[in-house]
Amino acid sequence: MTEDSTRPQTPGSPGSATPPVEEPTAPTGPLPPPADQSGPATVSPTGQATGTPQEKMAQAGSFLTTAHGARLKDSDHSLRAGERGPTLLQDHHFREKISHFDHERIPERVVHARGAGAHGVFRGYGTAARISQAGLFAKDQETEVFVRFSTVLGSRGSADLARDTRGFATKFYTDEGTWDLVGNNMPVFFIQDAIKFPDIIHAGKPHPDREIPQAQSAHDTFWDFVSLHTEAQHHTIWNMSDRGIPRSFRMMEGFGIHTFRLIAADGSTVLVKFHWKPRLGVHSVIWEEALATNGADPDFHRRDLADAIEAGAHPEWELGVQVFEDTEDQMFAGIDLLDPTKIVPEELVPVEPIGRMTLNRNPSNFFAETEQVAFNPNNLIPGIDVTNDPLLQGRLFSYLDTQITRLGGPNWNQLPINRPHAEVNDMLRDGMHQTAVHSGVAPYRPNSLDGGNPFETPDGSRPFIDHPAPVPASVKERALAATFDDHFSQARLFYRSLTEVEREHTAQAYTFELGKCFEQNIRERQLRNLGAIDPALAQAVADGLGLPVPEPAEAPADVEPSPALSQLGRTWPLDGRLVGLVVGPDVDGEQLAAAIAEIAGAGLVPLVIAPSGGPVAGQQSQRTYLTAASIDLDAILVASAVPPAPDAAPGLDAKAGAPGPETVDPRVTKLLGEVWRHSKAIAAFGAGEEVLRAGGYLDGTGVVTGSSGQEAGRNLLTLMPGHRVWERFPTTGRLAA
Ligand code: HDE
Repeated sequence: MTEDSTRPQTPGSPGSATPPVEEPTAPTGPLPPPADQSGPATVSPTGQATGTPQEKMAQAGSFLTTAHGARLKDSDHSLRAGERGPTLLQDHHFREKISHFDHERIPERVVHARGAGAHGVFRGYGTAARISQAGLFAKDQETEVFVRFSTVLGSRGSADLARDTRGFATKFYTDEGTWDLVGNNMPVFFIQDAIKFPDIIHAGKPHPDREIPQAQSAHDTFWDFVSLHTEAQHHTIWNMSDRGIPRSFRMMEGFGIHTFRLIAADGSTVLVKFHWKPRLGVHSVIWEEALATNGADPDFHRRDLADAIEAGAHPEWELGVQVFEDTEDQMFAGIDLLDPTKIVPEELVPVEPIGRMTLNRNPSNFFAETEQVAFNPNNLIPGIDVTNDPLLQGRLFSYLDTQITRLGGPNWNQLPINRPHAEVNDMLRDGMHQTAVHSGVAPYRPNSLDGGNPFETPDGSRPFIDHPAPVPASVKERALAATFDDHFSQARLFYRSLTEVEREHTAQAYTFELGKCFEQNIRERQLRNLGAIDPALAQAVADGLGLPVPEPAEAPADVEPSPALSQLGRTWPLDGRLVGLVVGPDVDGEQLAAAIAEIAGAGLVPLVIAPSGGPVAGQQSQRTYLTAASIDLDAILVASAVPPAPDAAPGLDAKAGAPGPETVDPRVTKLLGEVWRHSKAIAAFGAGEEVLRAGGYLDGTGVVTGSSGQEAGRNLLTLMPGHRVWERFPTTGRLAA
């Protein structure tokens, strides 16, 4: 079996034992042939053989038919006036096939076009019962969900590891109606008023003249807007931090951003902010990995999510709320709760867990599910309501409106993925793509002809009621409250809460992005803004750009850091992490098997990296020295000597001419160099230690050995819960204080 670059393969996979797949042939026996449409054996990331279940196949019967069901004899030749003549207009099958194909694409989302989705369940803890009557929060109540993760700026086919915000949209199919929590992986937004949304998106999208750059914020129009529009500075610093390049969708937090209102059974209300906390922790790649991954594996996040679910490593998040009193001014500790550019630090108001979501099933058809899913913040259920956040108010218009173009008419709620699981009894009728066959003659009310049906819901039967929140006495005007005026203090709060390594990464990101801007005045304006966030940050970026530091836009505020905003300093479960085992021709099969068992037993995915594909010492090779890359691994274990092979040079341009230990295959030398630079854990046993010694890694930070394969594996696992060997990152000390 050749290496399949579309999925990681693991020991125990059928490999060469897989029987050859029969070539399709025309049926020779009596017709019809058996309707067995199970696909060829495929292999999951954990090595499980998986046939393609019948229901996953596109076609349900034995014979090809037209769209109206007539059986077809020939779908390979068009109907022509003789075998060398022109094609006839009469050819219905040809026209139907080509015409349907011509209309296969729908407009991509204007933002969040690139995404991946998964099905799952949400289970309430019962802890929210005192603050919301919504049934899905009740103890042990299970609700089906569909989640779509996305980048914001790129087109449908763009790369996953763009520096960008990630969408985190969840559809809860509750029996009281569908609730959509359409959030992001960052808790704040660029703008405070929805009317600015076209401005920020026009600025972030590719330049309108040349339509470049794709899926990037590193260009003049983006920085022009955010430097002029200073309320964007808080969200922008989140994007410039490691949060802008997540390691996996499974390792991102999610935020509802806006403040929502929850209504309890007794009618009392509280204000809340929603948080999704991933069980695996919040982790990121580093910029060099992101750049390499976008070239080598642009589907990295999409693949990671699907592979993990297929392997049974079901991603989980806890849903939590920060709860605030529903006061008249809707302020907390000087923070306007209606301002979507502000957070409330978790140290001031802890996040209270109210339920758990598990994603356990991949979509079976990307278009039907992930592409056609339509989220809508208007989808609310009894017990959950909106507030006057001026960004949220505008979203209540936009999402319904956008689907009419994207999904071709007003009936997009009838698409299978969008259909509520609650009973629907509306009086909406007709329109493009109407698939319901409504009965009755009186889709209006009041009526007497359909017996008065449907009736309005009385109070005791759980209607959705727009909470009768008081409207502040005011005048009609285009304005925001003065409490929205502070644009810098929370950007500073975020920056001051980061560790030194995270600050260095953030400074490097600003330097990279502004280095891609051509307009000098944009760079200088942004440096002034950085000065208002932190003088040392402004200095570091100015040094990188070779510019003097201008006067700050305003004096930096006094802030109390919020340690919860840093990604470092905690440890996390290792489910689904990838460990590369580098083996040479002399590898001891027993020791290798023991190392693999140790790693797999802890819920990680071991990947054997050998000089070539095929079986090696009783294991299947999943990567070769040529195809293995640090971006594909979370840690590495060198299991034997890896002397240079005769074919070491081809394809190794990066290594050509570079110095390295002559005793080690140069491709492995290159791999180890990347793994070291990316600060990933390294281990070795037996002759593998010599490989590390030759490269000068053996005594390095975050490098361990073991007297056996099992011990080396076990020692390696102790280095991984912190995600990376953070001490290995070079820091300058200039951003430490
Ligand atoms: Fe969106 N946003 N948005 N947005 N948004 C869309 O709706 C919009 C905002 C978010 O996976 C669109 O169906 C406006 C904040 C996600 O299908 C569109 C404003 C947050 C997704 C739209 C915002 C989001 C979207 C495009 C300013 C985080 C992807 C396609 C008022 C809380 C959902 C679509 C998916 C998608 C409008 C701001 C999250 C055009 C006008 C704030 C996760 O309707």
